Amino acid sequence: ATDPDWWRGAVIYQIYPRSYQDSNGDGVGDLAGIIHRLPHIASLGVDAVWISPFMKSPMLDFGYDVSDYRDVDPMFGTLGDFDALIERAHELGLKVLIDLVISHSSEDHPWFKESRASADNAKSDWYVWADAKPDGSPPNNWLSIFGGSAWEWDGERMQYYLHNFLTSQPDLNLHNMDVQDELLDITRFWLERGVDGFRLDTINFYFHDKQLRDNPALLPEERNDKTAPAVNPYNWQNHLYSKNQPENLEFLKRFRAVLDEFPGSTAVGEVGEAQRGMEIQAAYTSDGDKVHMTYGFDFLANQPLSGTHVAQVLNDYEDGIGDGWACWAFSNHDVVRHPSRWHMDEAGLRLAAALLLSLRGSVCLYQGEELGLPEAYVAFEDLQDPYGIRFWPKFKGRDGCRTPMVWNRDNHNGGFTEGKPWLPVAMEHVNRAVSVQDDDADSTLGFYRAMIAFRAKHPAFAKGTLTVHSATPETLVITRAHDGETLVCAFNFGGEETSVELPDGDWTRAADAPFDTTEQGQTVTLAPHGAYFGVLNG
Ligand code: TEU
Repeated sequence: ATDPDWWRGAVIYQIYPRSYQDSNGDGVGDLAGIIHRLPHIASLGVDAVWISPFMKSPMLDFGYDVSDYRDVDPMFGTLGDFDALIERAHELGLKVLIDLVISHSSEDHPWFKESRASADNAKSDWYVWADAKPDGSPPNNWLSIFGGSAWEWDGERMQYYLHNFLTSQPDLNLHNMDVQDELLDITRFWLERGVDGFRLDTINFYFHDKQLRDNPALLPEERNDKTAPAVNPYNWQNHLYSKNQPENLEFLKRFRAVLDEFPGSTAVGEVGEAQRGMEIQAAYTSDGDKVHMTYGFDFLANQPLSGTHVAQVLNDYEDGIGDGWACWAFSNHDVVRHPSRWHMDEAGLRLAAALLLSLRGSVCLYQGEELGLPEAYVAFEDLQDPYGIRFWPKFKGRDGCRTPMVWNRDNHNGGFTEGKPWLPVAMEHVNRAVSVQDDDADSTLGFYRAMIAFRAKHPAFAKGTLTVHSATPETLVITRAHDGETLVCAFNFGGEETSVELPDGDWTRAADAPFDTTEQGQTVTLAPHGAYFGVLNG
């Protein structure tokens, strides 16, 4: 029997299926390829995988635009392959979370085709339709994250429809209870197939203001690039009315009730907010009756990693999350891989991993992070991401973190495919391939394994309280405590050796920590990008 609370503090490995492992030579990864590589994931010691979308899709946003929520895209395989994937993952002790993208569908979904056909068909109200203003312009000033107005004119229906992302991603109208019921049925469909839960795409966008009120503008000094690059005017608005409406809480409760029919299942909701992020996340993960965890963007944005910034984010969570639960990530399929974003060398990226795996909350690792991969350079001719193509060259899009996984230095295309990969394999990645690092305990991969094992061995990491003891731009000292065990974690983000003071008490270096720094009484001298882990005696 599994612990129904397994997700609390779990380490979740994110797979971007297009780029993990191709098994049929078409240049795109697939489910059979993932099955083949599950032993690698299990060898890391993680608890679960999150698989980015593999449902039927025209792939205009690479699967984040679903045209059939009950089938696998033929590019990735079949439902039979998916069943086999779940079975193999479970044999290896890995839970399986899948990406559920229900804020919008693809324009190719039969629901949208029916909805756009007329204003009086059965699905006419399944999407968000509104008349043009008298001058023909869109109903209000809402913006799309991917550029331009959030409204697209439809000449068939002679109305505008709402899309927060691409024009090919029309926004589902969750104010309509039939839509909700159908989405909950889809949720049940996958739970019955054996999934252990969901990563819910953009839960903050589920509902819009029914009155379609204009969003207020932000002053330049209020703008924040946590959710979109600074070049994108999307940042210039406060999205008060286009998302996060009160109805969302009621829907998330209905969603949770379905999950509760399947004990041990869990959901992590993506909440990328530039304003009021903590308050919004707390609302969605509080009281145990909505999503189990929220996934915020605090460490996915462009601010450099400093002790004071980390301390401020952690204190905000400790003060604000209440009985909710956070899920942390430094990298994913949408942002510049963090070793490049934070300009980190080998010591720096190990320090970052140590910090991430010391946090209170659950943790997502993105494929290739365990190899220390930097962002790949992708030439304009090779770009695939429509968002990148639109804002090039000021924002280069999301392809640099989506290039194929590198398995074998000596194989064609790093062992990813026998064919032509959909995005080029990065030359700068092959020397970090799994085959190079696998048997080397001193490699980045070996370090990740050791750090994950260290986290797993001390319940204070997954279940304990977190207190920020001290912070400077270069340093951070936190304590984690659970059931009679207290750990202290000290980090040096700077490139110079430095000393920190430990909290009162008698500390001894944690013998199983993958750092050999020791204390001198109450003081620890940290190497450049060094860390120290200590256990409180007595
Ligand atoms: O991302 C939501 C989101 O907010 C992103 O648009 C993010 O701000 C941006 O990519 C940063 O560069 C989710 C998915 O993770 C993303 O891949 C999808 O494109 C998007 O939803 C639409 O489904």
